[in-house]
Amino acid sequence: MTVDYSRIKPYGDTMNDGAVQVSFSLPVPCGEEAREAARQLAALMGLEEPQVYHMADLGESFTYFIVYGKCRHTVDFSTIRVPKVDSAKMDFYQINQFIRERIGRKVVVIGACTGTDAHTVGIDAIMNMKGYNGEYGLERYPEIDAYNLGSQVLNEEMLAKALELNADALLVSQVVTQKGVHIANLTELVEMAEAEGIRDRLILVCGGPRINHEMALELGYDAGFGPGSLAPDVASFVVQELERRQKTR
Ligand code: B12
Repeated sequence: MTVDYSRIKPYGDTMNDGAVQVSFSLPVPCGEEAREAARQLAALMGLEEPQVYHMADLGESFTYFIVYGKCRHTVDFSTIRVPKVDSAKMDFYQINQFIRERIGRKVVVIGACTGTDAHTVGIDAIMNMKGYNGEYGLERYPEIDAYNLGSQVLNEEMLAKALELNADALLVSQVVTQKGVHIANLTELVEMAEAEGIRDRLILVCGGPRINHEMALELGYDAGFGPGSLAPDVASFVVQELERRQKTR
């Protein structure tokens, strides 16, 4: 069967059957009434033929459900356009060579998980010497001076370090998004950099599991990286952006 990209819907066993799985918890004791409540909720969510496939007692009158059902909606995939980081992806060796040949000096990069956020694993994955998922982190790159400031770094501290080290790029990690704390924190950094008159000297990059490039641009950043990002993705962008800025100076 040929796929109609103007009317895409989920696929389970057969094309366009709309089969989806949702999971959620309810603050009710586990039992047949709980099962029926979950079924009714799934129907209200718009799922056709909802079936509670799995139900588990979470204790203290909470129950967890996995529900199967059929989604009746479609989306027009052919019209979807998503802003993406616009740089050619290079590997570790190509990036170091690019810096030697086209930048002609070491590139200074500072990374941190800022504000109240203490989730260091994401920024470490990008920066740490040992790397992540088969890719070395930026500390391993001979042509990059990488400084990882760790977690709960204040925006003031990050900017002070940027001035002290004459940084080319700041990498900001934000994992917690409760009550929009990431938006407020990311925005504050841009505003402070502008107030200090150093915004244009810096390549500002943010990342995290709920960050994307479009959001980053809206917040005044030069790029944003989401789940699964690796050091070469970020470094490829930073060095190409640096070269572009050097040319336009
Ligand atoms: C480990 C963990 C913790 C550890 C953190 C330890 C540490 N040193 O990092 C501890 C126990 C301390 C912790 C605490 C809390 N946590 Co927590 N934590 C997690 C957990 C289980 C894993 C996060 C993780 O390490 N992911 C792995 C890394 C590799 O993935 P990543 O961060 O997405 O990073 C990748 C990309 O996003 C990207 N990236 C990330 N940053 C950057 C930056 C740049 C510049 C770039 C380019 C790319 C990039 O590249 C990375 C590699 O691909 C998640 C749940 C989950 N399964 O995700 C909850 C989770 C993030 N935590 C959560 C919460 C709520 C908290 C607490 C508030 C809980 C509490 N009530 O106390 C506290 C907050 C503490 C604080 N002040 O920040 C929520 C956040 C919800 C939200 N949307 O805001 C989550 C999602 C759990 C949940 N489902 O509720 N947590």
